[in-house]
Amino acid sequence: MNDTFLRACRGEQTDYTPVWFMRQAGRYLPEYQAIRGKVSFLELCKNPELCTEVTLQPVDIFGFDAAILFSDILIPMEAMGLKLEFHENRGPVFPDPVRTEAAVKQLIVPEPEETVPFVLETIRLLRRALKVPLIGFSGAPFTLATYLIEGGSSKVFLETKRMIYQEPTLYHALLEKITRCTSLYLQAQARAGAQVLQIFDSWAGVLTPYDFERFALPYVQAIIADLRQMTDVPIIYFANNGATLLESCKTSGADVLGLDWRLPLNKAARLAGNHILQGNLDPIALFLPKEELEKRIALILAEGKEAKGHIFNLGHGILPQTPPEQVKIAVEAVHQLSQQA
Ligand code: 1CP
Repeated sequence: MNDTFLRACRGEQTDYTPVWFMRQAGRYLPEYQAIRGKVSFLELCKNPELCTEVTLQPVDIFGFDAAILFSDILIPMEAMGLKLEFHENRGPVFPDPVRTEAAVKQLIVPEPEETVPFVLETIRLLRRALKVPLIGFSGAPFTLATYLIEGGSSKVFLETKRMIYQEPTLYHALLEKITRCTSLYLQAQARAGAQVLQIFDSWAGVLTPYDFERFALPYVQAIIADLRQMTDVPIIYFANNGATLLESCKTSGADVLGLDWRLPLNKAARLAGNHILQGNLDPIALFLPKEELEKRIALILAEGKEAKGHIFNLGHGILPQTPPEQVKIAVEAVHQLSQQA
């Protein structure tokens, strides 16, 4: 068992800097495309054997130090009673957006073992197959709410912010339900065997720091406080585009803070205090020539030394256009350069 990543999450010394990439299983891999050619995305998410296979692919091919459960942040939202579709090239769609009191009342807080048994079964299968730690995950309530309120992806988040500003009571009622659902969902993942949990707040960065502290962070704090009651698995909180939110994020309760590429790790370390940092290579830096890519990686490793601990990652998910051989170069560079240092 390679427990380097787990040790780094706990703030222990490691022989080298562990590395994994957000969205490391997925469309940039021909091995993933081969499976997706046969089943839809939702069918894939609900098939534990196939989910296990695509989770293992990047770990086997590139030697990542952690695996992340293959699923999607919106799977438990479907379990709340919503219709969810994935449209080719458009991403997730909720045909009936949640914008009224009646719609919020209709949502159920699902029992994970009953409604998403395939996720928990995937975790159990993976724990038997893996030689590196397994990361479970969820979306953060604010990020999840944007999909429900907008009816899918968004650029300006007008409907979400309109609800926050004009109907804060309704917004709070919705977020409370999503928070309860997410809390149970992550607890079930820990019980099934997830060894680390990451909360993705992909759209946190669209909020002002003032609104983030009132309308996003408290729900994350509640989930983490619930988790701390029942498990000691390390918790990673990733607030994307969150350089201006970092000081607030210190109070999330997470052990590790994920960072995008907009702030160097050494500066982040000064703001983040006693936290381990995860990040923060620009995903498009994977398109650099080998030597340049290695230079960027060396720089991030050097900057990361100023943090309490460092886990190497991208600053956001890997892009589908990324050449797999560049991923190989990056993982090897992190391992080698961090050993020398
Ligand atoms: O066509 C396909 O094969 C579907 C593409 C795809 C994949 C491979 C989607 C649709 N989701 C996923 C897997 C996925 N999603 C993982 C797998 C595990 C891994 O990391 O290897 C994870 C962790 C997620 C999480 C996720 N889904 C996030 C948070 C992370 C992030 O990138 O910010 C978000 C925002 C989603 C929503 C989503 N699901 C899929 C798409 C295309 C999107 C984003 C749409 C948008 O931009 O709003």
